[in-house]
Amino acid sequence: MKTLRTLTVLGLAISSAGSLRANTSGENLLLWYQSPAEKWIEALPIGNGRLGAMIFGGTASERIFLNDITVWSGGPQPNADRPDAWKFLPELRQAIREGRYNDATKLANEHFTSQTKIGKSKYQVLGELTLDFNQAEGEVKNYRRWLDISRAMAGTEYTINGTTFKREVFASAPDKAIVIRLSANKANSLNFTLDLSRSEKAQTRFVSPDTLVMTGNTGENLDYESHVRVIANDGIIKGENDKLTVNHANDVIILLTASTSYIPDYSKGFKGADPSIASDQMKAVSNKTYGQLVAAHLSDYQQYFQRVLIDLGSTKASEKPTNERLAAFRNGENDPSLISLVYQFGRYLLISCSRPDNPLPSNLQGLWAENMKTPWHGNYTININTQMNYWPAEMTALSEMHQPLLRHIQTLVEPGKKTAKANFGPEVSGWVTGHNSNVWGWTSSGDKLPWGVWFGANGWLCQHLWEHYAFTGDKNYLRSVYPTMKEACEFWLATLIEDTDGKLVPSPSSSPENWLVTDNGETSAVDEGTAMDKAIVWELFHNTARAASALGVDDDFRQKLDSVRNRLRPQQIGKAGQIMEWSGDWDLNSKSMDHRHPSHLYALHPGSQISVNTTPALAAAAKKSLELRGDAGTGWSMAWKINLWARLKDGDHAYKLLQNQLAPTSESSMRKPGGTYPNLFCAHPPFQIDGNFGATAGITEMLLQSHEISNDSGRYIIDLLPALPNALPHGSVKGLRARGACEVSIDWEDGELTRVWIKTRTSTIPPIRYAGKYLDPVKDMRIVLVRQEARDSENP
Ligand code: FUC
Repeated sequence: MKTLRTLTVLGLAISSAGSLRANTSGENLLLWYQSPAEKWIEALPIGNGRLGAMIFGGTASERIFLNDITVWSGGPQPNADRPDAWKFLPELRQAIREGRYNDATKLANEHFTSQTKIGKSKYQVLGELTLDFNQAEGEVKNYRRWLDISRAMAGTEYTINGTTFKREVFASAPDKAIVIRLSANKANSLNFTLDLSRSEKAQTRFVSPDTLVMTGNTGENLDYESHVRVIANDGIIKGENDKLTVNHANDVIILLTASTSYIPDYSKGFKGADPSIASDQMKAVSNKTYGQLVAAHLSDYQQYFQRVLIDLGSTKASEKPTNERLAAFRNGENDPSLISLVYQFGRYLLISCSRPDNPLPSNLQGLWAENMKTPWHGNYTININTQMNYWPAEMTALSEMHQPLLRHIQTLVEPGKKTAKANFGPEVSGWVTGHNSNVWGWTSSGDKLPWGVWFGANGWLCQHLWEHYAFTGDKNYLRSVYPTMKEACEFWLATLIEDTDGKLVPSPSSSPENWLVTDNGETSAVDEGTAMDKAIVWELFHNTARAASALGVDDDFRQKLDSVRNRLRPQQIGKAGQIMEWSGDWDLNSKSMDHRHPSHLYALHPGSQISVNTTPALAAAAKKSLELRGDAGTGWSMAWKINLWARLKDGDHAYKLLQNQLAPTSESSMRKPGGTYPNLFCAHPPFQIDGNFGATAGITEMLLQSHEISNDSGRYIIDLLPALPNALPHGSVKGLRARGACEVSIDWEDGELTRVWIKTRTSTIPPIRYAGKYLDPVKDMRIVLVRQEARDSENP
């Protein structure tokens, strides 16, 4: 962890910068239940980034579903692009220009979709660890299972015939293992059989009296290996029928390691060494005591988790089991600490599924998949979902957790150059990618409209490359990713075309997964210059030009980006006062007014081209668009709307969406989507992790925003409590991060700012805004400024 020397404290002096109220203690950071999980969406997730588990907490038998983030079936599909697609580009563009959208649909489907299906590859469960207990019969009493997100540890506890059984489970990042401890308070009470299995292509054998090894493959491209060892302080361990049996014990440790042959290297076909490293990992972890493993795990996990503390107040409602809390909240019970729990749960999940050295970023499932056929293949869906997974990373001080995505983006560049040439012509430079990617370097289009033909993802991904710099000010890092941003710009510079007014537009262009309906009833999902694509290209050029300036390179190129950006067709307002999603004013013709993707509002969020302060007319139009879409939606859709309403500075509406997202559900379908499962996983349908992350980001956007740039200083503006909902009148948050490499802690009472601590590494003070007005950082006694020494590479 970086240590920074405090140089100057301006304003009110205090001994240490930090919030007065925020604390980590209390039931606030606990999920707990009074019965075992029956379904996967009730089980509790743990993870060390790469290895994950879902714990059911049964009493007669314990089921633990296992995951490794690299366990994928399928393999590279180098022929997915249609190599001659570009030959049909003029025809497609012409059809769009002439308003022959039915023809455009046909051409796009026939020539610009992929030739093979991405669904041949799937993210899959690694396996299942089962413990079948042979214990005295009797009534189970005092049952409780829990997940303590302040310690990243899950547990189960119950009593049978006076014997108390306890289980603790955690996934250790430093020791690369899942660790389980079982104990009973009476001798000879632990008797169980342990099985490690997988329903496809796996063999399990015992290699020594205390160790099982499961090996197998997911097809031709990926081998896996998992070891499980039982260490009993007493009792007898036997291997039999590829299972281990433990008898007459009362204190048992189970260790699990796993690895695969996957490496994130396109040039090597993503194939690395055999996965036997799991065996070395097992040797290393077996040499440690349980106490040592716990200590290493806690200090590793808490260095990240404890950076942000939040306290929104607490009521008696927080004493209920988590599933009952959700139900009571839906029925109107005041439970502000449920919001802080949900907030920190998002951070917990991100730390648990996306450690800095992860070979892959978190996918649609995060890390946790239940079976072989994962919904939507567990893809990296990059028309919203993958990006949303990382919205909270920088702002909630988990910048390191962003790294796996930032690296994954770079693995798309080489295949993305092929995709650019196949669809736009052999002369076209730069890289592009369709709406999905996977672990095998897929950058091609999808297999049909409305999702299949969309090329905006390169720009959206580059937003993440830029944001990491905007939040950290790390110029060495910026230098390393600048070529990827530049090559994405080169693609757009080579492919933008003039519209009838001489403005520049992307074509074909789409608005992810939505259909346009023209006034004469023609439909398509391809157009020119959709609201989203214009906003993405605008922002990509804007950020890349800023990157070039910050690095002091490519002056000509920077000027070109600025001048081409000024020629892009601007966002347009339609007859209902809305942001026009398409090139024509057709939003009101839509057959799905409530479509889940509010893509046309990208410029408001996650982009920053539209804001209440700088472009009030467009902000009002964005509001109208949101009203037209309504509040309903799938899990991530509601989460995006929380962020959008927060950017419109309407905290109450943002909070309403959050309440809707927290509606308890045990089943979610496309007809009745969204809500929150008993284990606090967001229901999409089925489970998709993006909504959890989107909610954490959205709550942050209520408390702190920093996306606007001051005209005077060119610095990011720190906007305090920009969308504080009336439902959260008192609170404090400590350790948030803002663009411009600042750390911000805020206290508020009765809906009013009472104190703010801002740590900055620059000699000048960033502009600070509250309630629409700039604050005087020296005279305003609510502000405590702490200036820190900049690292060499920084100059945000
Ligand atoms: C997009 C969304 C769906 C789902 C899928 C994984 O296709 O429209 O709602 O999130 O990705």
